[in-house]
Amino acid sequence: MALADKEIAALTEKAWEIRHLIVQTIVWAGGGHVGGALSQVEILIVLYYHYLNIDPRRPDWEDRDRVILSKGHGGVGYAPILADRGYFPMELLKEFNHTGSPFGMHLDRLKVPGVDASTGSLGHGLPMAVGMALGAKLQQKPWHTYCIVGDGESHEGSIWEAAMCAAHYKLDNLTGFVDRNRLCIDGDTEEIMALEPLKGKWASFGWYVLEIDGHDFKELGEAIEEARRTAGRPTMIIANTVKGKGVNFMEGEAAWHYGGLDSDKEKQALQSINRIYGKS
Ligand SMILES: Cc1ncc(C[n+]2csc(CCOP(=O)(O)OP(=O)(O)O)c2C)c(N)n1
Repeated sequence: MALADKEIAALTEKAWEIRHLIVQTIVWAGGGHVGGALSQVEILIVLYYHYLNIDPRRPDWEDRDRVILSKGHGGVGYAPILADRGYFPMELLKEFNHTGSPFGMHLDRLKVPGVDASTGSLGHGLPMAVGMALGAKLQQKPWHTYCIVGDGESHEGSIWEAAMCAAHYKLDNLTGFVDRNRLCIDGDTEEIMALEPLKGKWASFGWYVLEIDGHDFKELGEAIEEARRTAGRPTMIIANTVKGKGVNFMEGEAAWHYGGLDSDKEKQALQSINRIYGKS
């Protein structure tokens, strides 16, 4: 069932809160992969606050839906959502990436409750997601597996091996997202190593493919519901996003793939986020 206007309003409010928390976590951490953390926000929010069948009090519950952030450097944007959903105390975010804390820059499933796979080495999350989805099929288990892949990450050959495998095993219990912000670490993906036609590539690998605005909750909801209805093949949702979304001086800037914020920049970033949500 499509997301109601009231639900979209609540998710939008959550996106504002989470963008604030990401900026704060970057400050506490002394820097981080902020651009991609901000582009993936709506994808993770619509999953964690609406669609996932999870129970944060039982992170190891066997039948839970699985989520793999294959672009593991987005951990600095994922941890605030897990904290907010109650997997661990929010206070812990203040130790993000500090020596001796549970958090490295990339989240470790053995240290951070709610994380289904340790990622960070690009190209490995989707293969793990394929294994989890295949495992569910073989054991006739109900969980659905979701996986978020970066577009720069899609330069890795292992992504395409996993794509072939998922289609071969008809994994209709697997839904992927490409966080299509068009920037990788070095600049424009199309200049570094062209991915287009990306939709055609995924389709030719046997996936059902949808292309949407990855910051639009209505489109995200419709795409996830269509993916869940699709039988006999996995679905890839190409989510067009903006790297650094919400912070005016970061938006579309490859240089903000990774960065730190002094108190002036932190203030500017929070003001910019407030502005796009009509909070100032
Ligand atoms: C195997 C591997 N090679 C290199 C890196 C270093 N690295 C971290 S992020 C990144 C770029 C990823 O780009 P993209 O997937 O587009 O991420 P986003 O723009 O969504 O942050 C690279 C090359 C890595 N983490 N793993």
